Amino acid sequence: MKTLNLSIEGMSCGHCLNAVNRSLSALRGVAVQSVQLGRATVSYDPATTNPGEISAAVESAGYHVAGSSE
Ligand SMILES: [Cu+2]
Repeated sequence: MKTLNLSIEGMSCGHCLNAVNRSLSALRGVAVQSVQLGRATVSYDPATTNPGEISAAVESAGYHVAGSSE
């Protein structure tokens, strides 16, 4: 498993925390470590998914991924 830190714009409340958590948790090969306003950390299996797919899930939930680092 690898670790990915996401910097996320547009999160403002508990609803946003839940929405981001749900979008990440729904991905195969991803284990959510933490979600805070403006950032999330996940572990992922590089054989199953990748940072682009993980960022896309957050974007499709309505938030903007400003950056990511491993
Ligand atoms: Cu919100």
